[in-house]
Amino acid sequence: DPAHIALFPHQNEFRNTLSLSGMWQFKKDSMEVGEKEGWQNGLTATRSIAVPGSWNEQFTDSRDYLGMVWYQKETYVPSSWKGQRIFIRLGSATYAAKLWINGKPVGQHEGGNLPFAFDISSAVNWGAPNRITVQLENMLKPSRVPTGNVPGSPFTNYPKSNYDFFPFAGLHRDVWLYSVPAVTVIKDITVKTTFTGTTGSVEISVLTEGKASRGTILITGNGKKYEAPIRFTGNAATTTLSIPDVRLWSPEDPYLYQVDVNIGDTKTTLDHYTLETGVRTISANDKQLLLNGKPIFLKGFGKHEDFPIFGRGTANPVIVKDYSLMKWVGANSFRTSHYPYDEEYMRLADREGFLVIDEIPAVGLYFHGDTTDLAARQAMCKQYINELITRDKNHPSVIMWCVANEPFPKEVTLAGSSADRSATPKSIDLFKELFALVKQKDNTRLATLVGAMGGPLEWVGLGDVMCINRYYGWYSHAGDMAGAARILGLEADALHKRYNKPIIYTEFGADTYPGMHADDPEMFTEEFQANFLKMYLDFAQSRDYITGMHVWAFSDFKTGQGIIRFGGMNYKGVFTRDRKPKAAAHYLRSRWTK
Ligand code: BDP
Repeated sequence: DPAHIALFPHQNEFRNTLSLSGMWQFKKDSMEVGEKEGWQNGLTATRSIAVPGSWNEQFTDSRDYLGMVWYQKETYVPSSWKGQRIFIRLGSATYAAKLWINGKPVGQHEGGNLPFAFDISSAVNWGAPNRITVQLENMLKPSRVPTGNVPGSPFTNYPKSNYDFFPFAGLHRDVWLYSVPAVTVIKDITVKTTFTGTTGSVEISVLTEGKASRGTILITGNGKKYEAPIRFTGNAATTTLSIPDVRLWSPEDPYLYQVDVNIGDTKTTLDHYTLETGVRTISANDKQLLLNGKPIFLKGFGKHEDFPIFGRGTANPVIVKDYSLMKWVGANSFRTSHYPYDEEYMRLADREGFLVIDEIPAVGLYFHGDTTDLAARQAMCKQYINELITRDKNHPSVIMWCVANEPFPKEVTLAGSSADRSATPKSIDLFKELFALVKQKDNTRLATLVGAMGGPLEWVGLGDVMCINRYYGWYSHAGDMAGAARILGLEADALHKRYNKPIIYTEFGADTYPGMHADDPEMFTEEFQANFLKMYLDFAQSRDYITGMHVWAFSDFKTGQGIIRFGGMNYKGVFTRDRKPKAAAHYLRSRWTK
């Protein structure tokens, strides 16, 4: 039930948490015999592995291994949790996971980068250790999202992912045990904000399980308190609070109000949950993105969750450092390319005032070939949209949902040339379905799809804002910046004229080997990268319908092996993989902090 992931585990007077991050026991199962042999009843001959973390860079013998593995950890459940409902929550298990508690199956989940939780109340031992077992694999398949092992794919890298970033695998985020009240519990909270004049309006909807009849909403902030009672009809209640002289949320002043939800019966409070919200609106006209009704220009990056040895595993110091560096260069925005990021990333975006394009893991989608695979990918995209919006809907930082990055019709090559640039009617219908689902889940934000160079413009035109990735001067017009600038202008003017919607360049960049230099800028040198970014940013200034520029990429990142990825790396970062600035970072800082 995806509703279980709506509220992040929380420690307060009604709820408890216990982090299971740390060392786990690990064992490969390349023959896939584990389940038959009963490994869920206890692993033998294990080695230690860190959670969170990808397994690929922790060991010397497992970089390209994406097959079946097992994780195990033992823990007591605190006796003070007796009588409560107990859940296990995995922040991200890439890709397909199956769980047992004390040898009892408790659930399974497909899809990385998003959390899932299972009620394990009936499987827990009291006053004794509990064995937690996770079976996991990340096999690349055409039926999965992101896709891999696709027949006829333009990608030639190994492992055979349909995208360039390394398909890291493992328990990538924190694992939590948590407890909530056994009978009457807050299941979900949805906060929607707007304002008129100087008065803010915060609509709060609460969903419960059990028998709450009433409750209170308390908003605290800017030295004031606002309180409203709520009454439940069945398990739902909604109320709207007014905040006079509201302090709006924005990158300049990312002010957060605290929202306390209490529910109970006529006599007592039975559950309590606290979250933060920022009062703001987001919209678009034909040329611009509007935050709180005023035009805003996005300056920032496409990123990855990627760091040496951690792989795609959460590394909290890196999250803090990335925000610090993004502020240092004067950025105000980023895209969670090409999958949802750790929840700590999202909370910090709220606090630091970043505008986020929040993307599902739909990269490398295509529409030819096996129709059963196509249907499976579409179902997976819908699952991701459901899970992502359930997880992230209360973050003021999230301004836009992105349903795909660079889907391609069969003929598009990596250089952006295409024999057939048209989108099939079927593919348009499938994307329309995804957009409709996004709007049904959340009508307060914008929706987009990121189009590849050479890809069908009909797909891009479906978004509220048109997001495009362009590499003129790199994959085409290599080194020829004047030629690149010409085609960039011609193409953008035609695209805007055709759909009359604002454009964001969600990617543009050049591979740059740190320390490589040239007097007259030449590909792969630091001077070329700075010059390349300058051309694109100058161009953006010359068009009033361009409403954001995201450099590809924030930092260098690990890729699979292939001839266009020297040393198994994408070097388009303006920072190195370990976050040292290249000349381009200094250039952006000089331009964006003015
Ligand atoms: C685009 C992809 C991105 C790649 C980038 C590149 O969206 O994931 O890393 O180009 O080639 O195709 O550097």
